[in-house]
Amino acid sequence: MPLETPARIVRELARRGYNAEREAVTLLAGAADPATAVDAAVETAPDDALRLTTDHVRSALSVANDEPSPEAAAGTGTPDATSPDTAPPDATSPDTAPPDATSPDSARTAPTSDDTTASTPNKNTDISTTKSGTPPETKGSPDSATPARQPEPPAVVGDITGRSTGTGEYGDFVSVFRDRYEKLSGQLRGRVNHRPASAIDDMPGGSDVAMIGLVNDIRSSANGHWIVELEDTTGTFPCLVTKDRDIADLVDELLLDECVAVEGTLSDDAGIVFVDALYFPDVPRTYRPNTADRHVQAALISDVHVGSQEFMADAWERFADWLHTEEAAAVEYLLIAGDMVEGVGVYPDQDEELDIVDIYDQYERFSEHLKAVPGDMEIVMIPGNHDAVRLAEPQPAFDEELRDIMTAHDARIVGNPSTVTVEGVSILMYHGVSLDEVIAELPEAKASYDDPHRAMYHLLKKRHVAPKYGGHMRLAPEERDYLVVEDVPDVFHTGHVHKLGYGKYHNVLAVNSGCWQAQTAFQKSVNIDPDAGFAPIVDLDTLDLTVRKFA
Ligand code: D5M
Ligand code: FE
Ligand code: ZN
Repeated sequence: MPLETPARIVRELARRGYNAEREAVTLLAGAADPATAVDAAVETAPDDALRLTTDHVRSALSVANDEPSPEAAAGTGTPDATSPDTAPPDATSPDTAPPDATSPDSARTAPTSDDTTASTPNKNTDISTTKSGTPPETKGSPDSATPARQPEPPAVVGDITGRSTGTGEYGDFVSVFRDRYEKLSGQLRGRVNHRPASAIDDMPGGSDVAMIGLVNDIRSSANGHWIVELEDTTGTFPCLVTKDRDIADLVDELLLDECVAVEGTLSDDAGIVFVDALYFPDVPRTYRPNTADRHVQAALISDVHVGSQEFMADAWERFADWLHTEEAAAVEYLLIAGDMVEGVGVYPDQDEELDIVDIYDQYERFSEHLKAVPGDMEIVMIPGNHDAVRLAEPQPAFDEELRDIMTAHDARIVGNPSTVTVEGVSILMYHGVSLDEVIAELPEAKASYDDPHRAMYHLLKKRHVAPKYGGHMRLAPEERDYLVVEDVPDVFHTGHVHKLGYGKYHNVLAVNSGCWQAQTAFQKSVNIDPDAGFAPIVDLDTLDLTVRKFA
């Protein structure tokens, strides 16, 4: 096979079991004879290497050119490659045309010299055998003029992994709802002068009153008004929202078990609160998101569904190829919000559409596809409802057995949901099963599959990624409610509904990232037309978003 393009080189390396750093691929593509260079590089790399580094390639090329390189000759694979001119002067390949972008003027800076050939050698030739959570240290050469551009290891909070204590008993449900109430009432407390339900019980009719509670029941009265029953740690109290008030428009967006505050007046018989104002925990309108202090981008994807007959391998390859191009040089992070594989036995009759029937084989194949992604990108992944972890949320990260299958990339493997901070920007990653609930319960104008980001806005407003217990979403009762959105994220990233949508809610960028699976028989039967083969790319320095299409 001729190996004149980075894309072909990446595939050939993946076939031989290697993931490769971007610059390593660029060097190979620019070699006089790329095929021989690939052979030499693979030869030079230590036997247990998973990732082909720039240093491996440099030493292979210098050996091929008969340049003195004692370290390479010794086969250690850690040469001190201080000479940038071992790199070919023009290593970018003109025939890797970028795929269509729906926004062709996507922001990216002109490549700086260290983007291509003259970059500081990355001396980190350690093989990535570290476990997720502790990515290998990257050390810049002390005598180098320019520091190597490297993504930072992401910081993660709110991850259940390793902290699950729930046994599914009654007491756990009490704990998790108590914690939800504590956290969300804390967010509302400054806005209303609330009283506990038990104290309201003792107040005289006509009193001004405020209460914070979880929505326990919503019913309409004989006259078409709404009775919203709120529950706090002391009891429940009914609250009446009359149909002619503006706030009546908010009742149709309430979900059971979410936390709200009301203000109003007690009825003459002191049996019900007439509601004047309704508050959600919400994101402040004035929220100022954090941004990166350099031009760097993250690709936000989800729902790869490897193992399904509908998995779009060609689109994925085009995406992975594009990541190796100059145009994608700033894309240093890849965030994957669940459903890596199609799984087994997720939905009725799913087996009829499986391409790979064994779940572990599905992850093996997924891992192969991940090898085509540049080895120097930081990858973060959370599980979804098709993945091989418990279905109930919060979902812990993949176990050791699955991690072992996916070691090639040393991805950061965390639970669903998790908040990941990269380059100072916090990104709340949540697979999105509750979006089905929000879309089913709220009126079409407020949440629909065509505008999944608007459904996400409601989760931000409720400051909870999956308010309603029961229904689609299964809740694992834990001591704490990991599904509360405690801190406002700068970016909210979900998937699951297989529709692309994005927008800003009180300055928070919400992105639902589409999928890599063509329409399934079920989706056809219910008229779901998935947005497949798109990669939303976020500028972490501006939070602007560009969507690239690979299908
Ligand atoms: O689900 C993708 C989307 O399609 C999500 O909105 C649920 C819906 N879906 C897909 N298959 C089914 C079946 N069989 N029943 C109900 N809803 C379904 P994902 O879980 O990511 O495949
Ligand atoms: Fe999915
Ligand atoms: Zn899903």
